[in-house]
Amino acid sequence: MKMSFRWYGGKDPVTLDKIAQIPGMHGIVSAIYDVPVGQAWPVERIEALKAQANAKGLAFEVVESVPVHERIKLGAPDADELIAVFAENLRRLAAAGVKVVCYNFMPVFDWLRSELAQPLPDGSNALAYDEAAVLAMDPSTSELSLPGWDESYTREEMRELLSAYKSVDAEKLWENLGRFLHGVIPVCDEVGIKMAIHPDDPPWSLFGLPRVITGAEGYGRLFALEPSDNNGITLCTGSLGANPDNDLTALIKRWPKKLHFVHARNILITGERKFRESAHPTDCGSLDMYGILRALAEVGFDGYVRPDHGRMIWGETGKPGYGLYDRALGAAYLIGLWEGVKKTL
Ligand code: DNO
Repeated sequence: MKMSFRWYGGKDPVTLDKIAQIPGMHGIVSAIYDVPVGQAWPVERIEALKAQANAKGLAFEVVESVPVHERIKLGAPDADELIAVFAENLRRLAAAGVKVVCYNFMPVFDWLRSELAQPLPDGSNALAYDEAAVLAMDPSTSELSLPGWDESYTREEMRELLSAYKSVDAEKLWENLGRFLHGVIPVCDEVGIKMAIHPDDPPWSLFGLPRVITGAEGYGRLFALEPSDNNGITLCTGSLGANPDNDLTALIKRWPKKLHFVHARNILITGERKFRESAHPTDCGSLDMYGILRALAEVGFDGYVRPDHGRMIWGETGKPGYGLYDRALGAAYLIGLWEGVKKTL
């Protein structure tokens, strides 16, 4: 496995120097964050990001994310033009040595939580999700700032967007995902990029918006749309694991060739559609991290892994889920676990 760390660029308080000091770190996971969705990323910017990482001995082989324009997900008349721009980005990234591109196909909202800093008894804090609290919010008027909320939308735009999705049910979203994949997977096959769709987080529909990448059934359908192994997934353990019906080791064993990227994190399920994020070790949450890494080792997984959301510990402040300390502890734990499972296969 190639251990990686998400880096949000020059404004990220977690510097490349700090990331490079975490033992066993192969590379960064990053993106060009300030180019509007639907535009091509300038080659010089991609090259500069790569050079910055390489100067610290870190690879830049994984992009998270190239965002999919809402109009692609909506199947709007200009969807094909926007798909062509996405494909152009893939060509540019491949030319710079990028191997894996993570993306998602969630309408309007990316990942959602009801709390960004739930206080924990040990004085740390973590992201948490409580469906009742989420559903009590009105996404078209909410003043709340949540991680999955795209703050670039004005209220009016948000209202329009939500209303445009009224005609997009799950079937239509599948159709639009198919159209997208037909446009980009042949390019991936040509340039050698692995697409890794991120599961919907949480893995069920919200606010009447369809969510389709939620577990085994969706994966079967996804892979049938484009059989190339470049049409693969990001196995986000915490996202999928929020639904206890998702059997993560079974998914790993069923589709080993589709696993290009793993977000390894743990959550503690605290009720029905209610959880909080925990430290990475198995004992801290509800997911069997040992079982997950063991299954990955058993299928010969050799892809990219990153520790995912950490708690805020030791007084650290910063981007919720993306501080240095708890993610670095997570990386060290995962590396140790991996060494252990590999030696006892
Ligand atoms: C949250 C992340 C997601 C992820 C996107 C991929 O921490 O896992 O924001 O990057 O869903 O497109």
